[in-house]
Amino acid sequence: MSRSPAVNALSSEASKPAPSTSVAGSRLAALNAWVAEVAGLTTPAAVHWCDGSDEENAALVAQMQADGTLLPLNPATHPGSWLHRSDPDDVARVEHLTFVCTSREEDAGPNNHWLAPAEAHARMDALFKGCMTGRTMYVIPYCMGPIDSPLSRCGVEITDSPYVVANMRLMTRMGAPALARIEREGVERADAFVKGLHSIGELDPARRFIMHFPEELAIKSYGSGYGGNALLGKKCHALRIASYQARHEGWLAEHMLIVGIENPSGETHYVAAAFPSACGKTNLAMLIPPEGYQREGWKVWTVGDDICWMRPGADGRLYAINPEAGYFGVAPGTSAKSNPNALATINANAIFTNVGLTADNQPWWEGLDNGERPATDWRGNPYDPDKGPAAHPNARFTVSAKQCPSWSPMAEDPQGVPISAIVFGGRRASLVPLVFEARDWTHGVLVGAAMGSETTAAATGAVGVMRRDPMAMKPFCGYNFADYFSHWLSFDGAGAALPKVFHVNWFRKGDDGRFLWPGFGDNLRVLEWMIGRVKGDAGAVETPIGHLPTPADLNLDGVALTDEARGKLFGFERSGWQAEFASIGEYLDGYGPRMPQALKDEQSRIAALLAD
Ligand code: O2Y
Ligand code: MN
Repeated sequence: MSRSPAVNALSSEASKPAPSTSVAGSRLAALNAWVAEVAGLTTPAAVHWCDGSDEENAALVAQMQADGTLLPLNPATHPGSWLHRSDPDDVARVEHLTFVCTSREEDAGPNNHWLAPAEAHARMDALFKGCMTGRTMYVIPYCMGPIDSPLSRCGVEITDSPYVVANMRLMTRMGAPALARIEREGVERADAFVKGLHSIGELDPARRFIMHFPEELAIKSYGSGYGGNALLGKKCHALRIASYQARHEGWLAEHMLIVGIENPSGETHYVAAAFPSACGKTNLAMLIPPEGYQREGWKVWTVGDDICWMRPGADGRLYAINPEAGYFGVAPGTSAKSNPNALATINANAIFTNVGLTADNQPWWEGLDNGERPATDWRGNPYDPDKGPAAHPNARFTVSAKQCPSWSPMAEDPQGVPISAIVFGGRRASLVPLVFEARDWTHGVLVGAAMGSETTAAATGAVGVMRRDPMAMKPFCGYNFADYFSHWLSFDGAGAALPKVFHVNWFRKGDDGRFLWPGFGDNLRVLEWMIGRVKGDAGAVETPIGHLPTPADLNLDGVALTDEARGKLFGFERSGWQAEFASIGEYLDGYGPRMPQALKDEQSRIAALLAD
């Protein structure tokens, strides 16, 4: 180390007193050694160990308000809430700059960008060298999942961004309790925490990389302060690193929401669902039952909206936790109609990133539909509709999950919730019916492996192009997809009592280009059918692609569907599926010889049925 930075010097920068409960260093030698090594490389002026306290947060927020990183929102309408404007060139995840650095390239697989670990470290360390000079380095101990859960895993993120600290405090269990767990576990195991190193650097897209080292349980991210690039607990740890860890330890780290459906008898079934971005995951996780269902006593409980860690319990069922403690949700399109629970969740104590502002400092975005008008756009310029939207299409809110009216207290259960059904889905204008059930686990894995979605303008710039995104994990699986499918198949062993697997498509269109299914709260009708299938009391017809309900098998009271809608939502189109299965076969072959034979056999079995 070239020099010793001041430890816990937050008070010298902030307008509020230093937090009294800060921890200066750890009792775990391995953690202290890594922090010292990073400080030696990045040469910060000060090191602050985060304890997660309210005092610490207040000091950081005051500091960020003073330097313009955070702007206060209207305290009457949005108490305790802030606006952050990111660099205009730093507004989204950057898949092309995201790498998985395993010793052997084939272990990262064709689904990842790869660099040899030594080269990746060398490149990143060159960027990190001296990058925190004059700045404070924050050490953030965090726990993904309930602090006392055996399913949870810890990490430590080192960053030079106080915005990241404030977001990690909402998105994870961060601070003193996490450090205590890391210290306790660190005495016994070398893998007690994932090491995440982050710097905003110069925010230069040409000097921006997000590198993962699954074999070392390490992450290095440089040059972005935005979302999943910078909040390393989320996509980097809880999906890319955790999926690798899960494979070796016999569990699953998935890009899934977790929702509890309580029927009028008070029985709750938990459903985990994977959808690619822009398919309404947060809306489904926070669904409001249709009026008739509400009258009957149906309730919906939100356990998680994005990530799900599952492992087999003693009874053979899969038990799931949401590793996150907050939501990093897309603001545009969120309204009292599309997601009233989300809107209620973000009324207070939220950080908004890249939204517009009304004249009286309320956050504003396209699709909010609350009667207000924007005065300022996400860049901070006077709003001019000719110059683009007021909010960036990827504008976000960060907020504690507990503020959601449908938040499930079971989200804190250390044992997790038992999963009755796994749902895969995508945005498919044609061919794919509203819902079907996989014949068995192997078929379910194929359904997940083959799933795809049509792109929306917000996501890619190209509209309506079908992209396969297995289990919605394409950007997030930390190892070779072929091995990932083998891992999924391996759960079907003796004593397993696995969930049923379904596929849904809320986005089927009619000949006039309009959606045929009302979606939103009415999706509960489909979830009710799934639970009926799990319990063995809902009907279906068998087809080569799986079990499909007839319209009579769903409760469609109060839903007006045309004949065309009934035909397309509940129909099976043999010739279209023949072409689809040929394409699925080609897709699986693209992963080469590591692709499990059982999955190829399943594809062939269904292709043969379709040919009959
Ligand atoms: O992580 C980001 O920076 C934005 S993308 C995102 C954010 C929250 C949840 N899911 C996603 C996603 O792309 O799946
Ligand atoms: Mn996501």
